Amino acid sequence: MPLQLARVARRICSSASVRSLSAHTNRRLRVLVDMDGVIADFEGGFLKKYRQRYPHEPYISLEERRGFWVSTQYGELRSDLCEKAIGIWESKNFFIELDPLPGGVEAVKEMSRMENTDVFICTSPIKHYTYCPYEKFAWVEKHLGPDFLEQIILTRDKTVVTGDVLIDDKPDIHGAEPNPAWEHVLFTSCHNKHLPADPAQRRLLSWEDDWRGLLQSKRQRDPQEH
Ligand code: DGP
Ligand code: MG
Repeated sequence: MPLQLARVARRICSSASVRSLSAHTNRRLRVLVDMDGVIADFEGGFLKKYRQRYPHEPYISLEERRGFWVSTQYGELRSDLCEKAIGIWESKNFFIELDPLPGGVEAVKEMSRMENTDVFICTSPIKHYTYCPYEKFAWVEKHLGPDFLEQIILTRDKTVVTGDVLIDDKPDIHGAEPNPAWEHVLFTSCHNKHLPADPAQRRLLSWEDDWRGLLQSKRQRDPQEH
């Protein structure tokens, strides 16, 4: 092998071994936690404000909710209700006033204190951006504290984010990356609880469910690394 080529090969090998060493010694579990429908009560907040604004219009109770898109189901109920529904979450103070879902804030705080664990809030803002992105940051600061402002990922495409696990209530998460790094664990919500069990997809039924065991199982898949 010519001398120059041998030097290049040595350099590549040594940087690869440094990378693999650091992967084995520094590997931390990265947990991506969705916001709406997982730690913030989007569905409950929507229904409350919709009924306040339109007390004489038909509505869909949380028991009757089916399908991820609220506006689609309202549009099926009566076509003009689709726009009325959208107007609710496009309004000022909709996102900041969402109540936390039971146990979510406590769980996120607890997992962020766990050793070798990084937690990010991974949430898709609506395209009507006047209030939503600002209010999502404000909600995190209000409920999780100012330090958590470092941990926010706002993206319309979660497939391009790397992580070990994504806890999310949306049943189908697609985007530019066909093979996302994370395992999608479906968080049960009024709109997805009737879906047939999928053996290929794990669920968290609520924050009372065994999320600690879920994280532990992710660490154990590669025990040397966490
Ligand atoms: P995420 O929870 O990160 O997957 O964000 C989804 C967002 O979409 C969340 O703010 C709820 C919102 N959403 C729910 N139903 C509809 C709908 O019918 N239309 C639109 N544009 N957004 C919806
Ligand atoms: Mg969600």
